[in-house]
Amino acid sequence: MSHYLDILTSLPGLSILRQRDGHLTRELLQEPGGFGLGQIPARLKPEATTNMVCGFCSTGCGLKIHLRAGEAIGLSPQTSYPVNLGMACPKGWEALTVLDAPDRATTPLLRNASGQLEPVSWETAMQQFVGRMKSIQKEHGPHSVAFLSTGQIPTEEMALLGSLAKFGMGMLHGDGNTRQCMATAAVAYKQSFGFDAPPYTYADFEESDALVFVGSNPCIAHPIMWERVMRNRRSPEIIVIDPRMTETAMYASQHLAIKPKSDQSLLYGVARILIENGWLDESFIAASTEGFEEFARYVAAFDLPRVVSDTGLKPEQIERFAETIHQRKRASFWWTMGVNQSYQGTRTAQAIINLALMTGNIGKPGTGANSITGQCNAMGSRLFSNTTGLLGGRDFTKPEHRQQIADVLEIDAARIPTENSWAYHEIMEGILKGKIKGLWVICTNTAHSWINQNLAREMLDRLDFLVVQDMYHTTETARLAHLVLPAAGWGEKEGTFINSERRFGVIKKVRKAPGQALADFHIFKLIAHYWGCGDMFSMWTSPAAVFEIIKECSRGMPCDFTGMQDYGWLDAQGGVQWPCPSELEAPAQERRLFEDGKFFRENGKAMFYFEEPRPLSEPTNDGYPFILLTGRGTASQWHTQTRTGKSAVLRKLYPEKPFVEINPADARTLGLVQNEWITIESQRGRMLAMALFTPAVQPGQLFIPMHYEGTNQLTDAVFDPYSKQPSYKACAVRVTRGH
Ligand SMILES: Nc1nc2c(c(=O)[nH]1)N[C@H]1C(S)=C(S)[C@@H](COP(=O)(O)OP(=O)(O)OC[C@H]3O[C@@H](n4cnc5c(=O)[nH]c(N)nc54)[C@H](O)[C@@H]3O)O[C@H]1N2
Ligand SMILES: Nc1nc2c(c(=O)[nH]1)N[C@H]1C(S)=C(S)[C@@H](COP(=O)(O)OP(=O)(O)OC[C@H]3O[C@@H](n4cnc5c(=O)[nH]c(N)nc54)[C@H](O)[C@@H]3O)O[C@H]1N2
Ligand code: SF4
Ligand SMILES: [Mo]
Repeated sequence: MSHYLDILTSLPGLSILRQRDGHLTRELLQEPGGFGLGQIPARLKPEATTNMVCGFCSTGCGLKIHLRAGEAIGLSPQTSYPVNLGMACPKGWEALTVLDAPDRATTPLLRNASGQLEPVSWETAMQQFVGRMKSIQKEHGPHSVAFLSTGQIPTEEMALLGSLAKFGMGMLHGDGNTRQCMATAAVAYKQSFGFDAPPYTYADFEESDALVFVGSNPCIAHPIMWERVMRNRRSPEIIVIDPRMTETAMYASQHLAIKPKSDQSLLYGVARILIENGWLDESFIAASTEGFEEFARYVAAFDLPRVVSDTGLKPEQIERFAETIHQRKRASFWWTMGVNQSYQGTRTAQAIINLALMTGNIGKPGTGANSITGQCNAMGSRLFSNTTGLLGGRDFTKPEHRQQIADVLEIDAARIPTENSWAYHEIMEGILKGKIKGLWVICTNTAHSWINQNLAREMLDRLDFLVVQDMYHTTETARLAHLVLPAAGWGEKEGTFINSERRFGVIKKVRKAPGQALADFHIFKLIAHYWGCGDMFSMWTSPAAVFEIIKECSRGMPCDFTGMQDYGWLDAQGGVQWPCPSELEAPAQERRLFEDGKFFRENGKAMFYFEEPRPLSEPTNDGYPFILLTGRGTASQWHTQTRTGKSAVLRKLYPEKPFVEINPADARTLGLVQNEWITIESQRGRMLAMALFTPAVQPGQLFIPMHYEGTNQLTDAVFDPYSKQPSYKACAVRVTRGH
């Protein structure tokens, strides 16, 4: 095995080995637990190692960082970490490479009189930031500046940003990319359970008898969670509900290729079958839930003919799905963006929750109504970004909540806004209406990832002052900025992330940030100082100090983690899940919520929510005959590709050119040639992509990954009324040959 240098991924069937000459080969790894490190040259041999969690997806894998002279020189998956058990996907393996990219932002950049971004000192950058934001506030009122935050910085940085912006700088409006992603799950849980609380632990992947994945493609988006499913020894039934034959659906025992956005009807139809057959957990329903009678009466209307016509499925597929839930002892329900990113996402997520509640599949091993998170710290942002909710999962509109936070932070409660912020789309529309004039964008790439880019660009163009704080100066959004603040990335700073199963994991500084780039934490501290509110943050001396503050902010809340010690302790435990109140002596490594059948609503019961499904937001017509689906393309591409696009290894693992998946029958009708450039157009915009024929998409549907800038030229800005999450996954388009 001495011919290779490193193993870049340890997924079965996708072991990619880097040879000494730099070439990549795909081989199956035979060596037990061997990563070939014995064969690597001395200059790459580590002198020491340290552990930290990955900074891409919410799986939160543990990585062992190989150090030489205190600097990271390589990494391998951590074999002892309870999340990934020695596995990592290609992004994790390449996490260090992307830090070295030539387009890292290394100095603040300010747009000069001739319209160019030019390097300036931090001093000038801070004076500009404070001077221009304050003068906008003076002219247009304190709420005319807003911020957009993220699910990809440590919890400590999020808490500092949200507190600085709202309590220090007087902003009312601040939201984040978690709106594009998790808002639906958060609202669904909050209403149904009384708190935003994904109940599961990853052991449930292995302990379930029937796993139902709704609008979720873990083979691509959460490969190591999928590895956990593959370790399941109970011969589980795997049911995948997705219009596409995804990589995950290919492994399923039942693939329900429903019409886009017909999930709600399907899930109500299944609820009806369960009720009519008495396949219920009546004692759980009586003891732990509310609203079942009304729900049962409502779903009676979802008879087979209706559900067949809504979903396009065969009656026996629907019946078998219901039977499986009944027959298997432990059914678990998992959902991701196929549900959340919808104009009726909240009620669809709750239709999933209802199935788990009525069959008592919650609070026990291998069960649950389980939303899978997206970004490495989306869970952190749901609790501590101070955007939709006040720190610790609290409510801005409740005086007692404001007082609790004021006491912990030792600030005047009057500094805390008494109203909720506008949601992301309301902030964007606020720009069009002339109400938002200054925008501060931190760790998200709005000018690529936001829905309906034609309109989004017009909005961003109207700003008097756009500040972008990013690792790279070349992102679509940074290129539009008046001021770019260079940020350190994962591996160059410290803090904690909270993964999908509520587990806190630690990240560490194992590299120096390039040039004058600073950790977001230090940028926020600098801004506080120049703004003149530095005193308010005198306790916030370091991420470790902020960890103590946010612990206090969690006291008495369902997420209480006052019993957690410091970063070293978290490390030694292999990460720890919330809740972890101070009374808890030794937290077990895998814990799930609701084991006692008590929920977080006032009466302790979970609530059945339901509503009449709505028609497709943009139905097809003769002019736009295809439904466009969007989502993740490969395990090696991350979002807008600012990071993963910088690794030569990752670039080899996905098609070079943007592509659109089209069913061969449609391709034939249109007379297309495989791999030719075609134009995809919606009412809002157009993009070019290579035609890729595949039966994985149904006739009449197309799929384009979100990783290409063009994709959101096409999407339609419609939103779920409760979560205000954009409906990225279905809009009407047409296809033409050529450019
Ligand atoms: N490699 C990689 N991994 C990632 C990410 C990445 O960019 N790259 N991003 C991370 C983030 S932030 C997130 S949020 C997650 C997303 O993880 P996923 O949600 O699993 O990924 P998506 O591909 O966005 O969407 C999942 C599926 O929803 C299906 N779908 C579309 N419309 C419908 C519908 O109406 N009903 C149903 N049932 N299904 C539908 C799509 O066909 C798609 O296969 O991935 C995380 N992991
Ligand atoms: N059509 C379509 N659009 C979608 C989706 C879809 O399925 N379809 N999915 C949506 C979803 S679920 C999501 S989560 C969003 C993601 O959308 P974005 O958040 O816009 O995507 P990223 O590329 O992850 O952007 C993160 C930015 O932060 C920078 N960055 C990374 N680390 C740091 C750091 O530590 N500090 C700072 N300051 N910057 C850093 C990166 O360089 C990058 O520019 O996209 C959404 N858009
Ligand atoms: S699965 Fe997610 S957390 Fe694990 S290595 Fe891959 S990107 Fe990182
Ligand atoms: Mo996401």
